[in-house]
Amino acid sequence: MERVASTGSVAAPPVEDSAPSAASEDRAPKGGPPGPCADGKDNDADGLIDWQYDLGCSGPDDPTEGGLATRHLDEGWSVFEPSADTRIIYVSSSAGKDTYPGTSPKKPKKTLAAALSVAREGHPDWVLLARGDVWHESLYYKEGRSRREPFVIATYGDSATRPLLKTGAGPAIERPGLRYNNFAIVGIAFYAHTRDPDSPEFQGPEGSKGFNFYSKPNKTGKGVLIEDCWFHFYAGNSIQGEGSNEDIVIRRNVFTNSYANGSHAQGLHSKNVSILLEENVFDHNGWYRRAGSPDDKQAGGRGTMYNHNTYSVDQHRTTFRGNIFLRPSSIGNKWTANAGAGSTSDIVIDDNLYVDGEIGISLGGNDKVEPLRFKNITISNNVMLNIGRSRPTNRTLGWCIDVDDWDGGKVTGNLCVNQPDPGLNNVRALAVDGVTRDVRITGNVFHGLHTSKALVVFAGGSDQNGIVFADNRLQGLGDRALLVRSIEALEGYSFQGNAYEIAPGSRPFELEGVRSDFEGWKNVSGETGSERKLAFPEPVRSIEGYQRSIGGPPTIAAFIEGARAQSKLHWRPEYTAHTVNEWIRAGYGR
Ligand SMILES: [Ca+2]
Ligand SMILES: [Ca+2]
Ligand SMILES: [Ca+2]
Repeated sequence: MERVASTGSVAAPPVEDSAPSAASEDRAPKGGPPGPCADGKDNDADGLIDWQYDLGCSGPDDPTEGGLATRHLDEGWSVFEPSADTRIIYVSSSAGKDTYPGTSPKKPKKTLAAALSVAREGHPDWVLLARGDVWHESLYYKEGRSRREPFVIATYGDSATRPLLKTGAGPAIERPGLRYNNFAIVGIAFYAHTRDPDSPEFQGPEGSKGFNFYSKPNKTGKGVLIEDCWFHFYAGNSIQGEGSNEDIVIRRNVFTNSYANGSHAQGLHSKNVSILLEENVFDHNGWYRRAGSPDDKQAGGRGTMYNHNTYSVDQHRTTFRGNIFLRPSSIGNKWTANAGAGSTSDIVIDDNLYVDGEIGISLGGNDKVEPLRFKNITISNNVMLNIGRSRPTNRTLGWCIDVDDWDGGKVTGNLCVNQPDPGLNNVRALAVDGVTRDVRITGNVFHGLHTSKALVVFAGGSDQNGIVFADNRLQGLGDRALLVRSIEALEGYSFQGNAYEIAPGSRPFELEGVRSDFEGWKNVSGETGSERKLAFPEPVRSIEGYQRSIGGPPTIAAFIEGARAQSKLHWRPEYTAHTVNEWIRAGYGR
């Protein structure tokens, strides 16, 4: 790791600010002496002191100021250490002047443009924005030296409020160029304020994507980190390229209220990229108002089936973990693979939380010409609740997981539960379709879903082989709904150890158009499981109940408000997907 003495003028450390500020004392850990990130000392001798200035501190309670290399995770946040030649530029809209050198927090630059003009391309320079300040500028970035010596745009100061960039119709982040490498943007709030119909500053829906990273053929996008930022009211965000796009990390950001006027907008669109998407919050992306509502005059952005919280095309080696996906226009995570067999591959979608929208996870959208388009896919330990609730497109569907044209994978340990609205008739937990082989569907719970269709739909027939459906728990509500429907014969399937809770006297299985009770199902499917009442510790667990368990207002709206307020300096573990999911899972004995 880089451990550099703070000598010389290049790093311009704020040593003169060595007295602890009132804010650092206020934010000291309760009940003991202040820890290293709030003790007024430069514990790691890098010339930067405490959480206000040292990017080794994630906050005043962080127990370490240094000791980890750049890009390592500490308390879940990326740390940065200056290199020997790092130049640090401070910028404050409230206290700065562009005639200042910017190399000390006492004499910061005023505008982002001036600050960035003195940071150097190809160097591990840092531009630090004063927290609590507001700019009306888009942000440029430069490229750093390497993944471990990136160009860094981050924050400093006594305020715990992210610096706010009100970019109007302009982008959040821009850079003319055909590649994007080795930079980190951390802790900035970006707001397309003139696109927000609920703001007095609203002008109209004209606008830009928040970011649109792009690599040309033979160019690269790599070593990129976007962390703890907030992207609000943009016309989507995008990462793509015909070149090589690897090592893109999107962690602990908040993406809200993307919408477009007459075109498409996603919370995050990506194509031909390898991404780690971790512990972000996506809420209400792809739409501003529900389709068919009477007043669409002020702005566009009606809900549409083409807009989603994330939209991933021809993706590879990508992991979505621990994210919260709320209220998309249509799908929480839409995936397509448009370049033939295996054109999306090695995907892990693990331990995310999905609430509302029309569909949770769909791997199988678009082109049906090519078989086996999705290779080596894992969907595990996700929790889906209230899918379909807001009816953004004015349809009445709520689907959890779609498996279509897969070549190997598993769907395991997921919960699709608690769809209490009897007005949604087209509800299902799982569909397996297309030319699909070698998929294990195990240990999932499908429970408490009002539907008049089937909880699980198999296309069946000769296109599907090596499908194992085992140890799942299914419950039907009412006697109209089917638990399992297979359109064609189930030759390529095996059924083991599932448990079905069945309304008395109903025939909730259908194979090739013929309905049956459990005895009939066992005969045609070879099922080794059982029909029984499902015994769960607490079989109805909801977001409302979760809110109650943490002492908050028992509403989905209050949960959404809490999730959207997440930031590094206001981090609440109770609004992480993993914590919520553990509580929901416990109700179902998982
Ligand atoms: Ca310290
Ligand atoms: Ca230090
Ligand atoms: Ca630390």
